[in-house]
Amino acid sequence: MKIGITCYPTYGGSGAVATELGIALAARGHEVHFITYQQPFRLPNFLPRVFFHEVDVGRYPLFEYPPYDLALAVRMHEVVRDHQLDVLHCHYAIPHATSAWIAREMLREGGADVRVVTTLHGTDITIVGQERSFYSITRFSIEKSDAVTAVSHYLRDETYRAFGCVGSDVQVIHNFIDPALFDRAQHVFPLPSEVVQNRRVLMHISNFRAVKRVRDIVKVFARVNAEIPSLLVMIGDGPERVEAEDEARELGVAESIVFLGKIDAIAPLLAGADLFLLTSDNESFGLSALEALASGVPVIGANAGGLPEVVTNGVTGYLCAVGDVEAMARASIDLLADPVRWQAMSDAAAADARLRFSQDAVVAQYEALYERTVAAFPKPSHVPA
Ligand code: GMT
Repeated sequence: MKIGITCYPTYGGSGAVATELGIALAARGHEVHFITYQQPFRLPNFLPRVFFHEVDVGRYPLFEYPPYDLALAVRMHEVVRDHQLDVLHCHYAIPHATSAWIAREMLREGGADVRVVTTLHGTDITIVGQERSFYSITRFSIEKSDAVTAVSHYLRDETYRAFGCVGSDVQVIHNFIDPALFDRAQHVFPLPSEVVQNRRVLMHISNFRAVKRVRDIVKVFARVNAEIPSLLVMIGDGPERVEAEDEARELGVAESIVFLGKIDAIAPLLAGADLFLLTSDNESFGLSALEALASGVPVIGANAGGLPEVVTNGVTGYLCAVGDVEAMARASIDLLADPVRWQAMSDAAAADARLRFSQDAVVAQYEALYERTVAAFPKPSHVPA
């Protein structure tokens, strides 16, 4: 099959999932075309059957807000037409699914067609999509997609609750991990021993948006560090990073925290972590938590959104009420103080991630969805280039 994939190419779980999916599909013999404004961050420079098509929005001075969604629609139209794609798979509803709808309308004008599959990832439904400026176009774009998936049951239910979309059959296809990559036995922790100093390592990875509650990460850490000498490794970057830095200074733990910024290769870092913290207000899935579990790192987090579908409370980690930093710290301290229980939880985390979220099984679900979607409509008849 020939599949176009559009995602946000910079840091973030949806871009990571989209890219890993494309790489896995190509490894299974499909031809994959990434269509976006920048080479996706997890995409190597060359892979057989993988192509990258850059979207250029130009620089016309009249455009205070360059219309990326239109430039994307044009590029999608060209790539489908020139490479005879069967499917356009959009990750994150806006503007990607909207651009795909425009591209499909343009193709139909020329007597061609393509199937549009949209995967909902999180804030496209829970935050941005519900803003007044975007609500109706988000609902329209979901309803006009030929198939829609959500990364958790929580997100599917939230889509129906917030948008209706009763005519759309939103299917749950969870995010996934490559079990060979997220295997702590395969990596050497890259942080030097002078930095770690035999302390326990707590870790957080995110885009440091408000929804992540990064001050809570620091508050939990400060309480743990007061009882068990620890190091907090913060990976990623975003607008709330300064909040975390302020909190660290206010609580007097700045010297025990390292901010590593945006890093592509996180598996070696996760391999050296003792606990992973994810305190978000809402997390539709929590890909970073899944990658931690797969690496044998128990997760301490907030019992919100889709995270309970990923972390089994009491088995692979502990989930507490949003904002309850005392409970999160207590759970962390108790677990770190009990090496037998930590090891059992680490083993359970790695095993459960492999059992429920392995790449092969999940990619096969997407393949089956593409096949059903293409079969449900007449085969596209493409216009020659
Ligand atoms: O919605 C966002 O905040 C960004 C988005 C992303 O691109 O990373 O994250 C969402 O998609 C991820 C991949 O499916 C999920 O693991 C994250 O839980 C989800 N973020 C939120 O729901 C806040």
